[in-house]
Amino acid sequence: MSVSSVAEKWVDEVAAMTRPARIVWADGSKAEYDGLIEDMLRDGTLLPLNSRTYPSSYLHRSHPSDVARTEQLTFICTREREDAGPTNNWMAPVDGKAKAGQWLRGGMQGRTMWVIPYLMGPAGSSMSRVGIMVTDSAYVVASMHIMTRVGAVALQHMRSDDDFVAGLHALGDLSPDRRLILHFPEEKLIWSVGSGYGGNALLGKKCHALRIASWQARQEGWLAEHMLIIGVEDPEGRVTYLGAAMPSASGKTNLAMVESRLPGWRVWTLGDDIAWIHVDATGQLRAINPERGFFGVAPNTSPKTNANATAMVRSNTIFTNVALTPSQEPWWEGLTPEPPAGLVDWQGRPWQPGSGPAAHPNSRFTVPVHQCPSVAPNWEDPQGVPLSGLIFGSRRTAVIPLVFEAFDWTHGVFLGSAMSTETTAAITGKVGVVRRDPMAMLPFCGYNMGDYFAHWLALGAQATRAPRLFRVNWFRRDADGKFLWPGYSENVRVLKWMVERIRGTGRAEETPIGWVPSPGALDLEGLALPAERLRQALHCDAGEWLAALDDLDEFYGQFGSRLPGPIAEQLAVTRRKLATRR
Ligand code: SAT
Ligand code: MN
Repeated sequence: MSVSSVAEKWVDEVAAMTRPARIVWADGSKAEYDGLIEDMLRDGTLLPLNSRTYPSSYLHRSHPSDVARTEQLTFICTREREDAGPTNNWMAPVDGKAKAGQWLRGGMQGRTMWVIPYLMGPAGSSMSRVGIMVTDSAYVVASMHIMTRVGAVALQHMRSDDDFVAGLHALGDLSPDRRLILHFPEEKLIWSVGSGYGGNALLGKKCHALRIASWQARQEGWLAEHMLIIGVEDPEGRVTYLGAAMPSASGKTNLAMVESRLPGWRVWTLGDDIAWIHVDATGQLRAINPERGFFGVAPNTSPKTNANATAMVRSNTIFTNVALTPSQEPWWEGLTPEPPAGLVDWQGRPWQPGSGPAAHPNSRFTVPVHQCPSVAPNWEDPQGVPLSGLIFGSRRTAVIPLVFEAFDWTHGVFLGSAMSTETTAAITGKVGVVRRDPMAMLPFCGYNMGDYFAHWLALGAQATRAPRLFRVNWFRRDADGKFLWPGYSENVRVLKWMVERIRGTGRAEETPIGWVPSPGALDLEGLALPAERLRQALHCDAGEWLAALDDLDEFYGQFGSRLPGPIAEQLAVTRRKLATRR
Protein backbone atom coordinates (compact mmCIF):
# COMPACT_ATOMS: atom_id res chain seq x y z
CA MET A 1 0.00 0.00 0.00
CA SER A 2 1.23 3.48 -0.79
CA VAL A 3 1.59 5.84 2.13
CA SER A 4 1.73 9.59 2.05
CA SER A 5 5.09 11.14 2.84
CA VAL A 6 3.40 13.57 5.25
CA ALA A 7 1.98 10.63 7.19
CA GLU A 8 5.31 8.79 7.19
CA LYS A 9 7.11 11.87 8.49
CA TRP A 10 4.54 12.34 11.26
CA VAL A 11 4.78 8.68 12.29
CA ASP A 12 8.59 9.02 12.42
CA GLU A 13 8.28 12.06 14.67
CA VAL A 14 5.87 10.27 17.00
CA ALA A 15 8.17 7.24 17.17
CA ALA A 16 11.14 9.49 17.95
CA MET A 17 9.18 10.87 20.89
CA THR A 18 7.51 7.68 22.22
CA ARG A 19 10.36 5.23 21.36
CA PRO A 20 8.40 2.01 20.67
CA ALA A 21 10.27 -1.29 20.23
CA ARG A 22 8.55 -1.86 16.89
CA ILE A 23 6.18 -0.18 14.48
CA VAL A 24 3.43 -2.09 12.65
CA TRP A 25 1.16 -0.61 9.98
CA ALA A 26 -2.34 -2.10 10.29
CA ASP A 27 -3.80 -3.48 7.06
CA GLY A 28 -7.31 -4.18 8.35
CA SER A 29 -7.22 -7.86 7.33
CA LYS A 30 -9.02 -10.68 9.09
CA ALA A 31 -5.67 -12.37 9.70
CA GLU A 32 -4.47 -9.25 11.48
CA TYR A 33 -7.61 -9.10 13.64
CA ASP A 34 -7.31 -12.80 14.50
CA GLY A 35 -3.66 -12.31 15.45
CA LEU A 36 -4.53 -9.40 17.75
CA ILE A 37 -7.24 -11.46 19.46
CA GLU A 38 -4.84 -14.38 19.92
CA ASP A 39 -2.21 -12.10 21.48
CA MET A 40 -4.76 -10.54 23.82
CA LEU A 41 -6.13 -13.93 24.88
CA ARG A 42 -2.57 -14.96 25.65
CA ASP A 43 -1.69 -11.92 27.75
CA GLY A 44 -5.08 -11.73 29.50
CA THR A 45 -6.27 -8.47 27.89
CA LEU A 46 -9.23 -10.51 26.63
CA LEU A 47 -11.08 -13.41 28.19
CA PRO A 48 -12.80 -15.93 25.93
CA LEU A 49 -16.59 -16.19 26.12
CA ASN A 50 -18.68 -19.31 25.61
CA SER A 51 -17.74 -20.31 22.05
CA ARG A 52 -21.04 -22.10 21.49
CA THR A 53 -23.44 -19.33 22.57
CA TYR A 54 -21.17 -16.31 21.91
CA PRO A 55 -18.79 -17.43 19.13
CA SER A 56 -15.76 -15.23 18.42
CA SER A 57 -16.71 -12.94 21.30
CA TYR A 58 -14.54 -11.75 24.16
CA LEU A 59 -14.57 -9.88 27.43
CA HIS A 60 -12.20 -7.04 28.22
CA ARG A 61 -11.88 -5.64 31.74
CA SER A 62 -10.55 -2.12 31.81
CA HIS A 63 -8.63 -0.45 34.61
CA PRO A 64 -11.30 0.33 37.27
CA SER A 65 -10.58 4.07 37.06
CA ASP A 66 -10.81 4.10 33.27
CA VAL A 67 -14.43 3.29 32.47
CA ALA A 68 -15.97 6.39 30.86
CA ARG A 69 -15.15 9.61 29.04
CA THR A 70 -13.38 12.10 31.26
CA GLU A 71 -14.64 15.49 30.16
CA GLN A 72 -12.62 17.46 32.69
CA LEU A 73 -9.45 16.08 31.04
CA THR A 74 -10.64 16.77 27.49
CA PHE A 75 -9.41 19.99 25.85
CA ILE A 76 -9.75 21.96 22.64
CA CYS A 77 -6.34 23.49 21.94
CA THR A 78 -6.82 26.43 19.59
CA ARG A 79 -4.51 29.44 19.28
CA GLU A 80 -7.33 31.72 20.45
CA ARG A 81 -9.29 30.72 23.54
CA GLU A 82 -12.42 32.33 22.08
CA ASP A 83 -12.42 29.81 19.22
CA ALA A 84 -12.90 26.94 21.66
CA GLY A 85 -15.65 28.92 23.35
CA PRO A 86 -16.98 28.98 26.90
CA THR A 87 -18.33 25.40 26.92
CA ASN A 88 -15.03 23.68 26.14
CA ASN A 89 -11.94 23.24 28.29
CA TRP A 90 -9.16 25.16 26.56
CA MET A 91 -5.39 24.97 26.62
CA ALA A 92 -2.89 26.76 24.40
CA PRO A 93 -1.45 24.26 21.87
CA VAL A 94 2.13 24.68 23.17
CA ASP A 95 1.01 24.14 26.76
CA GLY A 96 -1.00 21.05 25.88
CA LYS A 97 1.91 19.52 24.02
CA ALA A 98 4.35 20.35 26.80
CA LYS A 99 2.11 18.83 29.45
CA ALA A 100 1.16 15.63 27.59
CA GLY A 101 4.68 15.43 26.12
CA GLN A 102 6.14 14.61 29.54
CA TRP A 103 4.09 11.40 29.65
CA LEU A 104 4.51 10.57 25.97
CA ARG A 105 8.30 10.88 25.79
CA GLY A 106 9.65 7.33 25.93
CA GLY A 107 6.11 6.21 26.79
CA MET A 108 6.04 3.30 24.33
CA GLN A 109 9.42 1.80 25.23
CA GLY A 110 9.43 -1.97 24.81
CA ARG A 111 5.97 -1.82 23.25
CA THR A 112 4.51 -2.14 19.75
CA MET A 113 3.30 1.04 18.12
CA TRP A 114 0.49 0.33 15.69
CA VAL A 115 -0.21 2.75 12.87
CA ILE A 116 -3.87 2.55 11.80
CA PRO A 117 -5.02 4.21 8.59
CA TYR A 118 -8.82 4.34 8.88
CA LEU A 119 -11.70 5.62 6.80
CA MET A 120 -14.70 7.31 8.41
CA GLY A 121 -17.66 6.79 6.06
CA PRO A 122 -18.53 4.38 3.26
CA ALA A 123 -15.93 3.52 0.62
CA GLY A 124 -16.40 5.65 -2.46
CA SER A 125 -18.24 8.50 -0.73
CA SER A 126 -17.09 12.07 -1.22
CA MET A 127 -18.34 12.67 2.35
CA SER A 128 -15.93 10.10 3.86
CA ARG A 129 -12.72 11.24 5.56
CA VAL A 130 -9.39 9.64 6.48
CA GLY A 131 -7.60 9.40 9.78
CA ILE A 132 -4.25 7.91 10.68
CA MET A 133 -3.83 7.04 14.33
CA VAL A 134 -1.02 5.43 16.27
CA THR A 135 -1.59 3.48 19.46
CA ASP A 136 0.22 1.12 21.81
CA SER A 137 -3.02 -0.69 22.72
CA ALA A 138 -3.96 -3.90 20.90
CA TYR A 139 -7.51 -3.52 22.27
CA VAL A 140 -7.75 -0.18 20.48
CA VAL A 141 -6.46 -1.68 17.20
CA ALA A 142 -9.01 -4.54 17.35
CA SER A 143 -11.79 -2.10 18.28
CA MET A 144 -10.83 0.21 15.39
CA HIS A 145 -11.12 -2.81 13.07
CA ILE A 146 -14.75 -3.13 14.17
CA MET A 147 -15.62 0.56 14.40
CA THR A 148 -13.95 1.87 11.21
CA ARG A 149 -12.69 0.74 7.80
CA VAL A 150 -8.98 0.06 8.28
CA GLY A 151 -6.14 -0.23 5.76
CA ALA A 152 -5.68 0.48 2.06
CA VAL A 153 -9.29 1.63 1.64
CA ALA A 154 -8.43 4.60 3.86
CA LEU A 155 -5.20 5.56 2.10
CA GLN A 156 -6.96 5.37 -1.27
CA HIS A 157 -9.40 8.02 -0.09
CA MET A 158 -6.77 10.69 0.58
CA ARG A 159 -7.18 13.55 -1.87
CA SER A 160 -3.71 14.89 -1.10
CA ASP A 161 -0.65 13.91 0.90
CA ASP A 162 -1.85 15.69 4.02
CA ASP A 163 -5.57 14.86 3.72
CA PHE A 164 -5.93 13.04 7.04
CA VAL A 165 -6.55 13.65 10.72
CA ALA A 166 -3.55 12.53 12.76
CA GLY A 167 -4.17 10.84 16.11
CA LEU A 168 -1.62 9.88 18.73
CA HIS A 169 -2.87 7.53 21.41
CA ALA A 170 -0.75 6.11 24.23
CA LEU A 171 -1.95 4.20 27.28
CA GLY A 172 0.61 5.77 29.60
CA ASP A 173 0.07 4.46 33.12
CA LEU A 174 -3.76 4.80 32.93
CA SER A 175 -3.74 7.14 35.92
CA PRO A 176 -6.35 9.94 35.73
CA ASP A 177 -3.55 12.17 37.09
CA ARG A 178 -1.59 11.64 33.90
CA ARG A 179 -4.44 11.61 31.40
CA LEU A 180 -5.26 14.22 28.74
CA ILE A 181 -7.42 14.11 25.63
CA LEU A 182 -6.23 17.02 23.47
CA HIS A 183 -7.61 18.28 20.17
CA PHE A 184 -5.73 20.63 17.88
CA PRO A 185 -8.32 21.36 15.18
CA GLU A 186 -6.07 23.91 13.44
CA GLU A 187 -3.52 21.13 12.87
CA LYS A 188 -6.06 18.29 12.31
CA LEU A 189 -4.35 16.61 15.24
CA ILE A 190 -5.39 14.59 18.33
CA TRP A 191 -3.26 13.58 21.31
CA SER A 192 -4.77 11.18 23.83
CA VAL A 193 -2.74 9.79 26.71
CA GLY A 194 -3.56 7.89 29.86
CA SER A 195 -6.83 6.14 28.94
CA GLY A 196 -7.80 2.99 27.06
CA TYR A 197 -11.55 3.73 27.27
CA GLY A 198 -13.65 3.91 24.06
CA GLY A 199 -14.52 7.57 23.74
CA ASN A 200 -11.04 8.60 24.92
CA ALA A 201 -9.04 6.04 22.94
CA LEU A 202 -10.89 5.01 19.76
CA LEU A 203 -9.87 8.29 18.17
CA GLY A 204 -12.03 7.86 15.07
CA LYS A 205 -15.18 8.24 17.15
CA LYS A 206 -15.71 11.33 19.32
CA CYS A 207 -12.27 12.91 18.84
CA HIS A 208 -12.19 12.75 15.04
CA ALA A 209 -15.76 12.21 13.80
CA LEU A 210 -17.23 14.85 16.14
CA ARG A 211 -14.71 17.29 17.63
CA ILE A 212 -12.28 17.69 14.73
CA ALA A 213 -14.94 16.98 12.08
CA SER A 214 -17.31 19.61 13.50
CA TRP A 215 -14.52 22.18 13.07
CA GLN A 216 -13.89 21.05 9.49
CA ALA A 217 -17.63 20.88 8.79
CA ARG A 218 -18.04 24.51 9.74
CA GLN A 219 -15.22 25.55 7.42
CA GLU A 220 -16.48 23.40 4.57
CA GLY A 221 -20.23 23.92 4.99
CA TRP A 222 -21.55 20.66 6.43
CA LEU A 223 -22.51 19.22 9.85
CA ALA A 224 -20.89 16.58 12.07
CA GLU A 225 -23.56 15.60 14.58
CA HIS A 226 -24.10 13.30 17.57
CA MET A 227 -27.04 11.64 15.79
CA LEU A 228 -28.40 8.23 14.96
CA ILE A 229 -29.82 7.69 11.46
CA ILE A 230 -32.94 5.62 10.78
CA GLY A 231 -35.33 4.89 7.93
CA VAL A 232 -39.00 4.62 8.93
CA GLU A 233 -40.94 2.43 6.51
CA ASP A 234 -44.73 2.74 6.24
CA PRO A 235 -47.17 -0.03 5.22
CA GLU A 236 -46.89 1.09 1.56
CA GLY A 237 -43.13 0.55 1.65
CA ARG A 238 -42.17 4.23 1.56
CA VAL A 239 -39.10 5.01 3.71
CA THR A 240 -38.64 8.35 5.50
CA TYR A 241 -35.15 9.04 6.84
CA LEU A 242 -34.65 10.75 10.18
CA GLY A 243 -31.63 11.78 12.28
CA ALA A 244 -31.83 12.04 16.07
CA ALA A 245 -29.43 13.80 18.44
CA MET A 246 -29.46 12.49 22.01
CA PRO A 247 -26.88 12.54 24.82
CA SER A 248 -24.72 9.49 25.56
CA ALA A 249 -26.52 6.56 27.21
CA SER A 250 -29.98 8.07 26.61
CA GLY A 251 -31.48 5.55 24.21
CA LYS A 252 -29.90 6.35 20.82
CA THR A 253 -28.94 2.74 20.18
CA ASN A 254 -32.41 1.54 21.24
CA LEU A 255 -34.19 4.04 18.96
CA ALA A 256 -31.83 3.22 16.10
CA MET A 257 -32.91 -0.45 16.27
CA VAL A 258 -36.46 -0.05 17.50
CA GLU A 259 -38.89 -2.89 16.71
CA SER A 260 -42.24 -1.58 15.60
CA ARG A 261 -45.40 -2.25 17.58
CA LEU A 262 -47.49 -0.90 14.69
CA PRO A 263 -48.58 -3.34 11.99
CA GLY A 264 -46.93 -2.60 8.64
CA TRP A 265 -44.43 -0.11 10.04
CA ARG A 266 -40.76 -0.89 10.49
CA VAL A 267 -37.55 0.94 11.31
CA TRP A 268 -34.28 0.43 9.45
CA THR A 269 -30.95 1.09 11.16
CA LEU A 270 -28.25 3.19 9.46
CA GLY A 271 -26.28 4.48 12.45
CA ASP A 272 -26.56 4.79 16.23
CA ASP A 273 -24.21 7.61 17.22
CA ILE A 274 -22.79 9.93 14.57
CA ALA A 275 -24.12 11.49 11.36
CA TRP A 276 -22.19 13.55 8.83
CA ILE A 277 -24.69 15.70 6.99
CA HIS A 278 -24.19 17.55 3.70
CA VAL A 279 -26.49 19.73 1.59
CA ASP A 280 -26.61 18.25 -1.90
CA ALA A 281 -26.93 20.13 -5.21
CA THR A 282 -30.74 20.10 -4.97
CA GLY A 283 -30.78 21.65 -1.49
CA GLN A 284 -31.52 18.34 0.22
CA LEU A 285 -29.73 17.31 3.42
CA ARG A 286 -28.05 13.91 3.07
CA ALA A 287 -26.45 11.88 5.84
CA ILE A 288 -23.84 9.17 6.11
CA ASN A 289 -22.83 7.17 9.17
CA PRO A 290 -19.04 7.61 9.41
CA GLU A 291 -18.74 4.49 11.58
CA ARG A 292 -18.71 0.80 10.75
CA GLY A 293 -19.57 -0.56 14.18
CA PHE A 294 -21.61 0.09 17.30
CA PHE A 295 -20.03 0.90 20.66
CA GLY A 296 -23.23 0.52 22.65
CA VAL A 297 -24.19 0.58 26.32
CA ALA A 298 -24.91 -2.97 27.57
CA PRO A 299 -26.99 -2.40 30.74
CA ASN A 300 -30.74 -2.50 30.07
CA THR A 301 -30.26 -4.08 26.66
CA SER A 302 -32.59 -7.07 26.58
CA PRO A 303 -34.88 -8.99 24.21
CA LYS A 304 -37.63 -6.71 25.55
CA THR A 305 -35.91 -3.32 25.23
CA ASN A 306 -33.80 -3.99 22.15
CA ALA A 307 -34.21 -7.40 20.56
CA ASN A 308 -32.05 -6.43 17.57
CA ALA A 309 -29.10 -5.42 19.73
CA THR A 310 -29.46 -8.53 21.90
CA ALA A 311 -29.33 -10.68 18.75
CA MET A 312 -26.47 -8.84 17.08
CA VAL A 313 -24.06 -9.19 20.01
CA ARG A 314 -24.25 -13.00 19.97
CA SER A 315 -21.08 -13.28 17.84
CA ASN A 316 -17.97 -11.33 16.81
CA THR A 317 -18.42 -8.94 19.72
CA ILE A 318 -15.96 -7.46 22.18
CA PHE A 319 -17.62 -6.75 25.53
CA THR A 320 -16.02 -4.34 27.98
CA ASN A 321 -16.69 -4.36 31.73
CA VAL A 322 -19.76 -6.61 31.72
CA ALA A 323 -20.27 -9.40 34.28
CA LEU A 324 -19.56 -13.05 33.55
CA THR A 325 -21.76 -16.11 34.24
CA PRO A 326 -20.36 -19.49 35.33
CA SER A 327 -20.91 -20.71 31.75
CA GLN A 328 -18.70 -17.88 30.38
CA GLU A 329 -21.57 -15.82 29.04
CA PRO A 330 -21.68 -12.05 29.39
CA TRP A 331 -24.33 -10.59 31.68
CA TRP A 332 -25.47 -7.10 32.60
CA GLU A 333 -28.27 -5.55 34.64
CA GLY A 334 -31.54 -5.83 32.73
CA LEU A 335 -30.48 -8.64 30.37
CA THR A 336 -32.59 -11.13 32.32
CA PRO A 337 -35.18 -10.33 35.02
CA GLU A 338 -33.09 -12.11 37.65
CA PRO A 339 -29.30 -12.26 37.84
CA PRO A 340 -27.99 -15.80 37.30
CA ALA A 341 -26.27 -17.50 40.22
CA GLY A 342 -22.49 -17.50 40.47
CA LEU A 343 -21.81 -14.21 38.65
CA VAL A 344 -18.39 -12.63 38.55
CA ASP A 345 -18.58 -8.83 38.44
CA TRP A 346 -16.94 -6.46 35.92
CA GLN A 347 -13.76 -6.39 37.98
CA GLY A 348 -13.55 -10.20 38.16
CA ARG A 349 -14.77 -10.51 41.76
CA PRO A 350 -17.47 -12.97 42.90
CA TRP A 351 -20.75 -11.04 42.92
CA GLN A 352 -23.55 -11.16 45.50
CA PRO A 353 -26.94 -9.50 45.23
CA GLY A 354 -26.67 -6.20 47.09
CA SER A 355 -22.99 -5.67 46.34
CA GLY A 356 -23.66 -3.03 43.67
CA PRO A 357 -24.00 -3.50 39.93
CA ALA A 358 -22.43 -6.66 38.51
CA ALA A 359 -21.74 -5.00 35.16
CA HIS A 360 -20.35 -1.48 35.15
CA PRO A 361 -23.23 0.96 34.36
CA ASN A 362 -21.20 2.13 31.34
CA SER A 363 -20.19 -1.38 30.21
CA ARG A 364 -20.20 -1.69 26.44
CA PHE A 365 -20.36 -3.96 23.41
CA THR A 366 -18.38 -3.37 20.22
CA VAL A 367 -19.88 -5.05 17.17
CA PRO A 368 -19.96 -4.53 13.37
CA VAL A 369 -23.02 -2.64 12.05
CA HIS A 370 -23.81 -5.32 9.46
CA GLN A 371 -24.63 -7.80 12.24
CA CYS A 372 -27.69 -5.77 13.23
CA PRO A 373 -30.85 -7.63 12.07
CA SER A 374 -32.53 -4.28 11.27
CA VAL A 375 -29.60 -2.84 9.29
CA ALA A 376 -30.81 -0.89 6.24
CA PRO A 377 -29.78 -2.46 2.92
CA ASN A 378 -28.48 0.98 1.80
CA TRP A 379 -26.61 1.84 5.01
CA GLU A 380 -23.30 2.18 3.15
CA ASP A 381 -24.68 4.12 0.16
CA PRO A 382 -21.88 6.55 -0.80
CA GLN A 383 -24.56 9.19 -1.53
CA GLY A 384 -25.96 8.91 1.98
CA VAL A 385 -29.70 9.09 2.63
CA PRO A 386 -32.00 12.12 2.30
CA LEU A 387 -33.10 13.43 5.70
CA SER A 388 -36.73 14.55 6.04
CA GLY A 389 -36.64 15.15 9.77
CA LEU A 390 -34.23 15.77 12.62
CA ILE A 391 -34.98 14.99 16.25
CA PHE A 392 -33.48 16.52 19.40
CA GLY A 393 -34.03 14.28 22.42
CA SER A 394 -32.86 14.41 25.99
CA ARG A 395 -33.45 12.85 29.36
CA ARG A 396 -35.69 15.11 31.46
CA THR A 397 -37.86 14.03 34.40
CA ALA A 398 -39.98 17.18 34.08
CA VAL A 399 -40.88 20.20 31.90
CA ILE A 400 -40.21 18.80 28.40
CA PRO A 401 -43.19 17.17 26.62
CA LEU A 402 -43.01 13.75 24.98
CA VAL A 403 -42.90 15.25 21.49
CA PHE A 404 -43.44 18.53 19.67
CA GLU A 405 -42.46 20.04 16.36
CA ALA A 406 -40.66 23.30 15.71
CA PHE A 407 -42.44 26.07 13.78
CA ASP A 408 -39.55 26.33 11.30
CA TRP A 409 -35.81 25.74 10.97
CA THR A 410 -34.76 28.75 13.05
CA HIS A 411 -37.17 27.82 15.84
CA GLY A 412 -35.92 24.22 15.69
CA VAL A 413 -32.31 25.33 15.99
CA PHE A 414 -33.40 27.34 19.03
CA LEU A 415 -35.05 24.24 20.54
CA GLY A 416 -31.89 22.20 19.89
CA SER A 417 -29.70 24.90 21.42
CA ALA A 418 -32.01 25.01 24.45
CA MET A 419 -31.66 21.30 25.19
CA SER A 420 -30.66 20.17 28.66
CA THR A 421 -30.37 16.67 30.03
CA GLU A 422 -29.74 14.56 33.11
CA THR A 423 -26.20 13.15 33.16
CA THR A 424 -25.50 9.40 32.78
CA ALA A 425 -22.71 6.92 33.51
CA ALA A 426 -21.20 7.54 30.06
CA ILE A 427 -19.17 10.35 31.61
CA THR A 428 -17.14 10.27 34.78
CA GLY A 429 -18.92 12.32 37.44
CA LYS A 430 -22.31 12.61 39.08
CA VAL A 431 -25.26 10.83 37.45
CA GLY A 432 -28.69 12.50 37.18
CA VAL A 433 -27.63 16.15 37.31
CA VAL A 434 -29.44 18.46 34.86
CA ARG A 435 -27.03 20.25 32.60
CA ARG A 436 -27.32 22.13 29.34
CA ASP A 437 -26.47 20.02 26.31
CA PRO A 438 -27.24 21.85 23.04
CA MET A 439 -27.96 19.38 20.22
CA ALA A 440 -26.39 16.71 22.53
CA MET A 441 -23.08 18.19 21.37
CA LEU A 442 -21.85 19.90 24.54
CA PRO A 443 -18.97 17.41 25.03
CA PHE A 444 -18.29 17.05 21.30
CA CYS A 445 -18.43 20.45 19.59
CA GLY A 446 -14.86 21.28 18.61
CA TYR A 447 -15.39 25.05 18.48
CA ASN A 448 -17.28 27.96 19.98
CA MET A 449 -20.92 26.88 20.40
CA GLY A 450 -22.14 30.37 19.55
CA ASP A 451 -20.56 29.93 16.13
CA TYR A 452 -22.02 26.43 16.02
CA PHE A 453 -25.58 27.78 16.39
CA ALA A 454 -24.83 30.32 13.64
CA HIS A 455 -23.55 27.51 11.41
CA TRP A 456 -26.78 25.54 11.92
CA LEU A 457 -28.80 28.61 10.96
CA ALA A 458 -26.67 29.18 7.85
CA LEU A 459 -27.05 25.57 6.75
CA GLY A 460 -30.82 25.78 7.01
CA ALA A 461 -30.80 28.82 4.77
CA GLN A 462 -28.87 26.77 2.21
CA ALA A 463 -31.22 23.82 2.36
CA THR A 464 -34.13 24.56 0.07
CA ARG A 465 -35.84 21.39 1.32
CA ALA A 466 -34.96 21.67 4.99
CA PRO A 467 -35.99 18.75 7.21
CA ARG A 468 -38.68 19.23 9.85
CA LEU A 469 -37.25 19.59 13.36
CA PHE A 470 -38.70 17.78 16.38
CA ARG A 471 -38.05 17.70 20.12
CA VAL A 472 -38.66 14.51 22.15
CA ASN A 473 -38.37 13.38 25.77
CA TRP A 474 -39.13 9.72 26.58
CA PHE A 475 -38.17 10.24 30.23
CA ARG A 476 -40.86 12.50 31.71
CA ARG A 477 -42.28 11.23 35.02
CA ASP A 478 -45.41 11.68 37.08
CA ALA A 479 -45.59 12.92 40.68
CA ASP A 480 -44.84 9.37 41.90
CA GLY A 481 -41.70 9.13 39.81
CA LYS A 482 -43.25 6.74 37.25
CA PHE A 483 -42.50 7.21 33.56
CA LEU A 484 -45.49 8.77 31.77
CA TRP A 485 -44.64 7.13 28.44
CA PRO A 486 -43.66 3.44 28.07
CA GLY A 487 -40.81 4.21 25.67
CA TYR A 488 -38.73 1.63 23.79
CA SER A 489 -40.82 -0.11 21.07
CA GLU A 490 -43.76 2.21 21.68
CA ASN A 491 -41.63 5.13 20.46
CA VAL A 492 -42.52 3.99 16.92
CA ARG A 493 -45.88 5.66 17.52
CA VAL A 494 -44.09 8.98 17.86
CA LEU A 495 -42.03 8.30 14.73
CA LYS A 496 -45.24 7.58 12.82
CA TRP A 497 -46.67 10.98 13.84
CA MET A 498 -43.46 12.64 12.63
CA VAL A 499 -43.74 10.92 9.25
CA GLU A 500 -47.34 12.11 9.03
CA ARG A 501 -46.30 15.66 9.89
CA ILE A 502 -43.62 15.52 7.18
CA ARG A 503 -46.27 14.35 4.69
CA GLY A 504 -48.71 17.02 5.81
CA THR A 505 -51.33 14.68 7.28
CA GLY A 506 -50.40 14.59 10.97
CA ARG A 507 -52.64 16.67 13.21
CA ALA A 508 -51.14 19.09 15.71
CA GLU A 509 -51.99 22.03 17.92
CA GLU A 510 -50.09 25.23 18.17
CA THR A 511 -48.59 26.01 21.60
CA PRO A 512 -46.02 28.63 22.65
CA ILE A 513 -43.23 26.04 22.29
CA GLY A 514 -44.25 24.42 18.99
CA TRP A 515 -46.73 22.00 17.42
CA VAL A 516 -47.94 19.33 19.85
CA PRO A 517 -49.94 16.24 18.68
CA SER A 518 -53.70 16.89 18.76
CA PRO A 519 -55.77 14.58 20.97
CA GLY A 520 -56.02 11.33 19.03
CA ALA A 521 -53.21 12.22 16.60
CA LEU A 522 -50.75 9.74 18.11
CA ASP A 523 -51.61 6.18 17.06
CA LEU A 524 -52.22 4.37 20.38
CA GLU A 525 -53.89 1.29 18.89
CA GLY A 526 -53.11 -1.70 21.12
CA LEU A 527 -51.52 0.40 23.85
CA ALA A 528 -53.35 0.68 27.16
CA LEU A 529 -52.33 4.24 27.99
CA PRO A 530 -54.94 6.29 29.88
CA ALA A 531 -55.77 9.54 28.08
CA GLU A 532 -54.89 11.52 31.20
CA ARG A 533 -51.34 10.16 31.25
CA LEU A 534 -50.83 11.07 27.61
CA ARG A 535 -52.18 14.53 28.32
CA GLN A 536 -49.63 14.91 31.14
CA ALA A 537 -46.84 13.59 28.90
CA LEU A 538 -47.67 16.20 26.24
CA HIS A 539 -48.43 19.08 28.59
CA CYS A 540 -46.55 22.37 28.37
CA ASP A 541 -46.56 24.18 31.70
CA ALA A 542 -45.96 27.90 31.13
CA GLY A 543 -44.57 28.51 34.62
CA GLU A 544 -42.07 25.66 34.43
CA TRP A 545 -41.01 26.76 30.98
CA LEU A 546 -40.49 30.38 31.96
CA ALA A 547 -38.23 29.29 34.84
CA ALA A 548 -36.29 27.00 32.47
CA LEU A 549 -35.87 29.86 30.00
CA ASP A 550 -34.32 32.05 32.70
CA ASP A 551 -31.66 29.38 33.11
CA LEU A 552 -31.25 29.20 29.33
CA ASP A 553 -30.83 32.98 29.16
CA GLU A 554 -27.98 32.70 31.63
CA PHE A 555 -26.37 29.94 29.57
CA TYR A 556 -26.65 32.03 26.40
CA GLY A 557 -25.04 34.96 28.25
CA GLN A 558 -21.61 33.35 28.20
CA PHE A 559 -21.49 33.48 24.40
CA GLY A 560 -21.68 37.29 24.37
CA SER A 561 -21.68 38.66 20.84
CA ARG A 562 -21.12 35.16 19.41
CA LEU A 563 -24.75 34.23 20.19
CA PRO A 564 -26.64 34.65 16.89
CA GLY A 565 -29.34 37.36 16.96
CA PRO A 566 -32.07 35.03 15.67
CA ILE A 567 -31.51 32.66 18.63
CA ALA A 568 -31.84 35.47 21.18
CA GLU A 569 -34.92 36.61 19.27
CA GLN A 570 -36.51 33.13 19.50
CA LEU A 571 -35.96 33.15 23.26
CA ALA A 572 -37.65 36.55 23.57
CA VAL A 573 -40.62 35.53 21.41
CA THR A 574 -41.10 32.25 23.31
CA ARG A 575 -41.04 34.08 26.64
CA ARG A 576 -43.67 36.55 25.39
CA LYS A 577 -45.96 33.77 24.19
CA LEU A 578 -45.63 31.84 27.46
CA ALA A 579 -46.23 34.94 29.60
CA THR A 580 -49.63 35.50 28.00
CA ARG A 581 -50.52 31.87 28.78
CA ARG A 582 -49.89 32.09 32.48
O1 SAT B 1 -17.67 6.46 25.13
S1 SAT B 1 -18.11 7.06 23.90
O2 SAT B 1 -17.85 8.48 23.94
O3 SAT B 1 -17.44 6.46 22.77
C1 SAT B 1 -19.78 6.78 23.73
C2 SAT B 1 -20.57 7.88 24.30
O4 SAT B 1 -20.37 8.25 25.46
O5 SAT B 1 -21.43 8.41 23.58
MN1 MN C 1 -22.38 8.96 21.67
